[in-house]
Parts: sequence; C-alpha cells; structure tokens
Amino acid sequence: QAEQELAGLTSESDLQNWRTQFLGRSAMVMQIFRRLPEAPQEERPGIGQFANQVKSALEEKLAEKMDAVKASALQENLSGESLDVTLPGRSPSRGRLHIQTKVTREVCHIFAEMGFQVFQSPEVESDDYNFELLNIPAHHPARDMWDTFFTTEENVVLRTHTSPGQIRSMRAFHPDPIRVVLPGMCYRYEQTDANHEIQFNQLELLVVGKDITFAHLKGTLEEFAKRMFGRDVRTRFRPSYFPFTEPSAEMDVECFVCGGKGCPACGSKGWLEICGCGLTHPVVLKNGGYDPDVYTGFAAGLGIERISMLRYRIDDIRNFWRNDVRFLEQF
Ligand code: FA5
Repeated sequence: QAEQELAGLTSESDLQNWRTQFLGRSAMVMQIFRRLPEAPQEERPGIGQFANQVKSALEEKLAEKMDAVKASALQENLSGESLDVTLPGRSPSRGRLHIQTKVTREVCHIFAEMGFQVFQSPEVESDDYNFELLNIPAHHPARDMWDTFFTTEENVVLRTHTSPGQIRSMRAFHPDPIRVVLPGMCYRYEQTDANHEIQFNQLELLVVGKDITFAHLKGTLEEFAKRMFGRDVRTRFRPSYFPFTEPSAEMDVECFVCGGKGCPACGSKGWLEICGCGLTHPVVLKNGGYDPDVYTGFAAGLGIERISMLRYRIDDIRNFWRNDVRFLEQF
C-alpha cells in the first residue's frame, strides 16, 4: 500500500505527509517495534529483522522519490523562465592601481635604470631604528622635526620616514657597497594642508661605497628629476639640517602646478620641496656596520606624493588619500 501511494505523489509536501503516515511514530512498522515485547521470545529476532527491512526499504524508496520530485520541480522552474539574450550586458567595474602605486613604480624604475635595487623595510618600527640609530637620541630637539604616532607598545612607532631602512639595508649588505631605494608609507601626526598629509609615501635612496661625494648625490638627484619631469626641469638645492647626514640639503623642483606663479601646492613659492638629502653621517655608517674612515655614502628621502603633484599638476595633496573615486579613476 505504501509503495502504491508513493508512486502517485508529485509534490514535496505530499511526500512529507506520506512519511508521517508510513514512517512516523504511529505508522504500522513503528508499532511492530513498540509491540515486539508482546511476541514470544524466540520469534522476536525474526520479527524485528523483518520490520527493519521493511522500514529501510520504505526509507530508500522515499529518498529516491524525493530526488525525482525535486529534479522535476527544478526543471519546471527553468522552463518557466525565459532568458533574453538581447538585453545589454552589465559590465563589471574595473579596479586599478592607486596613483601612488603607479608613481612609486615609475620612480623605482628610473632608479633601477641607474643601477639601484629595491629594498623593503617595515612600516612599524622601533624607536631605535626610527631615531636612535640615526643619530637622533631621546630628548634631542631634532625629534620635533618628526611628529610621531606612538603605539601602545613601548618604543614601537609608525615610521615617520623611510630612513630607518638605511640602517636595515646597511646591516643586510655589510660589508658590500650599497645602492638601494626603499619605497613605502610614512606617518606623521601633523596638521594637514595642501602639501602635507598624515600618511604619505617616501622613497629613500642610499649609496654606500668608497669615495662617494656630494657630487654623486647632486648628479643622481638631478638626473632623476630630468628623467621624471623632462630634460629642461629646473631644480635647486638649499642647505638644510638632518642629524643623520652632514652636510645636509633639500632639493626643490620648479612648481609645474602654477608654472612658478604661485599656488596652494607650493605655498606661493614657485618651488616645491621634493626631498631631504645629504652625505651619510659617520655615526650612522658606524651603526650600520661600516667603518666611516673607509666608507662614505649619501642618502635622500623623496616625497612621492609631491612628485605626483608636480607630474600631474595636482594642487592639493589631500586628494590622494580622500578616496574619492572621481579623482582616483583619472589615473
Ligand atoms: C626626512 O624625512 C628625511 N628622512 C629625509 C632624508 C633622508 C634626509 C635621507 C637626509 C637623508 P623631511 O621631513 O624633509 O625629511 O621629508 C622628506 C620629504 O618627504 C619632503 O621633502 C617631502 O617631499 C616629503 N614629506 C615630508 N613630510 C610630508 C608630509 N607631511 N606630507 C607629504 N609629504 C611629506
């Protein structure tokens, strides 16, 4: 009877009812189990076994039928829906590299052509690497040059510049000569304006060898500017101070955003500072493992966003990390 009824069913809910009727608590097979103790002792195993066979045969039939019912319901659904292949497609939105990633790669590429290799160094740094080993002791007034984000862990800071990578690369390369660039994000707790952000990319340059002079530094940076902005670009060096270089300088590039007339990007100066630089301080060489009586070096820290501003004539640095897609998708 159970099998006969099952054959005629076509919906899932009918199948549920069938299950209650033939396999539920009050179904006949189940009653056999419940009333087994009433049967004579020696017949019980035979009856039990037979009831079990019936029960699993019914379960198997139900499962088969359930599959068939589901399959035909799906088939019915599919044939009921029609697909209009003439509708216009929805194009997926395309991701792209951030402009700073692109410019960083371009700058690395230029330096690679000049013989530099890329070296990676961490964004979260110890006080030692960010300051101490760069000849900036605790309580030294020069620490005020970098408004620092401290972490809850003692002596752990977000790097304020890529210069800690100088020590890391020296320790990795010693005693070989070095010619590396170190790109990466830096963080400063400072007031933002048209050319200052609280997070920005720098690219550190480090050369260590014998007889490295200021002429090498100047030549390298000027050649970089020519390759980045065109052969007629005008640059200027101004004397400056950094505890980890001696002598120190800063390099400005003529402001292409306003063509020298004055704009927010250059603070109406007509020139935009793109890097700090200098000859590596003997104390820093020593901290990196190099004998300052034998080796000399030069270093620079270039601001990638500033370079992008000049290159693409962008008059406010805050556009880069505002995450406005209308701005970002132009690059
Ligand atoms: C430094 O950070 C030194 N570590 C640079 C250096 C390296 C000197 C090696 C000597 C030897 P400074 O704070 O001036 O220096 O920053 C260097 C460059 O990073 C600036 O010229 C500018 O281009 C960029 N920069 C600095 N602060 C910001 C900021 N808040 N937002 C955007 N760019 C910045």
